[in-house]
Amino acid sequence: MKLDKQSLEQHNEKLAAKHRRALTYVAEDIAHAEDVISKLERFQIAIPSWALGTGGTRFGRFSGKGEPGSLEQKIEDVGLLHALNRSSGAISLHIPWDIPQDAAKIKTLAASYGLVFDAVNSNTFQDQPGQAHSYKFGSLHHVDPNVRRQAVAHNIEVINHGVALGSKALTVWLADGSSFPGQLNFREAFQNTLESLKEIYAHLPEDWKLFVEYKAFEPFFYSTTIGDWGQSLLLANKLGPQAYTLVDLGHHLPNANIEQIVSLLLMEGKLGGFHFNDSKYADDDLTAGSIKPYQLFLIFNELVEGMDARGLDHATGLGWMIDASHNLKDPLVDLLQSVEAIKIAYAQALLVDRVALKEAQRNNDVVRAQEILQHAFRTDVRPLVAEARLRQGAALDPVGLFRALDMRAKLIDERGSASVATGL
Ligand SMILES: [Mn+2]
Repeated sequence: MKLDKQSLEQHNEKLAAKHRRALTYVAEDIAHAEDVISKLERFQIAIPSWALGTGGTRFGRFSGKGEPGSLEQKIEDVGLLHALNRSSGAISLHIPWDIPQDAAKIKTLAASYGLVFDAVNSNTFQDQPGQAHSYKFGSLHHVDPNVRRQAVAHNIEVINHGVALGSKALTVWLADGSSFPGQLNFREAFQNTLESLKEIYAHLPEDWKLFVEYKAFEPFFYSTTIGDWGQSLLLANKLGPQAYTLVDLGHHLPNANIEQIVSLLLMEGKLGGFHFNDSKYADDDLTAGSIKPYQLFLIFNELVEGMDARGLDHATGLGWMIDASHNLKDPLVDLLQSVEAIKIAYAQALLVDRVALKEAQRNNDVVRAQEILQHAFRTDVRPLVAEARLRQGAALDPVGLFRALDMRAKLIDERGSASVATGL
């Protein structure tokens, strides 16, 4: 289904007066409000193809209804999100869950919704039907060179799909690790991973990036072969200039200082991309900003500061993606909430008085430093984010419009109750 223009305009008209009042109130005290709004207009967050259906846990999956049953329907769903918020103009595919049979046709379909293809993702954490070797004991780090070769070949195949769609990056997340002491020789596992990644890296087109994602634990519980940012950075440095570390917010041990990690990776020119989500304990895959919005703000504070220091364009300098699982909420609403939370954190970070903060740091004025950050965090920037959406032709209240138009009911009418999306 498509969002019809008339419904959108009626929705915006109804909310216009209230929005104007709120915008005038907040913009009055922000000297560079116009600059903030135009940066928000350009900022896009890629939607993962695997998050459009209901997620599950290892205990079960409670299927939603009207899920997209094909890649075409997934693109349609992202198109709907993008029509509602004009901030989700890219889709990130997971292979082999979403193999495009006719790449040119898929690319044209996506373009008709104003979408491009973001990073493509390989999958060597599951065995596929007919596959010669199993990934039960890992993939790129495996002790058997035949398994490693198979996993390398899969990643090269993923690059080829991405090239056909106009993607510019490959994200590699490995489930490789061990669950018991003694199971693995850590050094050999790391070196096997490096050698395998070198082969994949050699197949990267010149204008592509390789994102090396890390994760502290799970699915294995004793060690993960790329377990933290240090291990990822080590690999990225050894691979070369096209390799970068990818930070997934949920892939850290509890209370890790992610903003500090981000700051140093940016300093080294090795931060490549982001997977947004939120968590209470570990990789809980919850809506971005739903548990720790202050942490999300502090991360964006470092991102803005670090990107400005390196002269990077906020919108295009890094890969911005959501990586979450929607077990309870409607996936589309959950994604709208995530995008909103990310843009709010970004807007708040844009409000930080950098000159005053520098001054406070120079004077060891700890109280002032906290005041500056918390003043930005406690500013209600929602009208600025909404104004950016309005100027881009999106809805003032995307979730409200989704609800008012009963969009899920329409999707169920179209697709039925039994369609199941591939993905998490
Ligand atoms: Mn991830």
